[in-house]
Amino acid sequence: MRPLVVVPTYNEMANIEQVLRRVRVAVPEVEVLVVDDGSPDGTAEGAEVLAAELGGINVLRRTEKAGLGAAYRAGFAWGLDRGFDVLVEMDADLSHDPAALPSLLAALEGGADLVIGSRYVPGGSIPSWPWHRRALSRYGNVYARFALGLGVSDATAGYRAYRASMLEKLDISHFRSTGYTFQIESTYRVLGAGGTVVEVPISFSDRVHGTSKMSPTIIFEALALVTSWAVRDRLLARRRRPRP
Ligand SMILES: Nc1nc2c(ncn2[C@@H]2O[C@H](COP(=O)(O)OP(=O)(O)OP(=O)(O)O)[C@@H](O)[C@H]2O)c(=O)[nH]1
Ligand SMILES: [Mg+2]
Repeated sequence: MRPLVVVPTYNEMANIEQVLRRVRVAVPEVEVLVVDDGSPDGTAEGAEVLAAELGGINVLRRTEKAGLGAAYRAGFAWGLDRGFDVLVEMDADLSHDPAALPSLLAALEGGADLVIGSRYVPGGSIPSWPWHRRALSRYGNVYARFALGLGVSDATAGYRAYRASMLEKLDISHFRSTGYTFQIESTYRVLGAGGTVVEVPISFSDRVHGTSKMSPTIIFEALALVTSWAVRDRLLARRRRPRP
């Protein structure tokens, strides 16, 4: 299989070198696409310098910060156009250990349509998160699972691998989410299309350098979209169904 690792960046100059070097070590032949939204700290330029040294690294420069979901849509479209058959999501802040890449890819080769690097299956962990980040992630997952009937433990995780044919089938250009809700939306759509989702345990490290882009707007988008899908697909659909 020919995988592409898509790494979205906004002001990740302090991390980009380490993440790209560690990806190269973990899977030496893998191709990488950095999707940068005009980072003022020069992340795109930094990535281009490393691309010249390491090879197999591409940089997609976008002009303004348009959200994680939009960055992934652009990155996946780039990869699908070029015939990659696996598309991987990985954060640039080293929360996602590149050393776990082979286990994600192996699970996809085993037949899954979506592999989630999960913090909430046996063996998964988040050793150093403060309680409020832990609670936000936990309750976000519980709500998404309850509202949408998702049978996965970590629907908000951002370390994943998708089978390209599944992404093509889903037509992600029509996805609604601009921010991190992209993770929940794609999980929901893969399951809705009858795809197989497999979770492999990962250890999620807290970012050491740079700043988080998590914001109240992002949390609000997740709540609003998940609730609207639940009402449309579960509550209203049930009412429309004819009584026996
Ligand atoms: N291209 C692009 N990348 C983004 C955008 N927002 C976030 N990112 C990247 O998406 C990844 C995840 O963002 P983080 O800020 O680490 O969010 P998080 O991991 O949910 O939160 P923390 O635990 O606080 O780090 C990082 O690589 C960011 O640089 C965006 O609008 N555009
Ligand atoms: Mg992060």
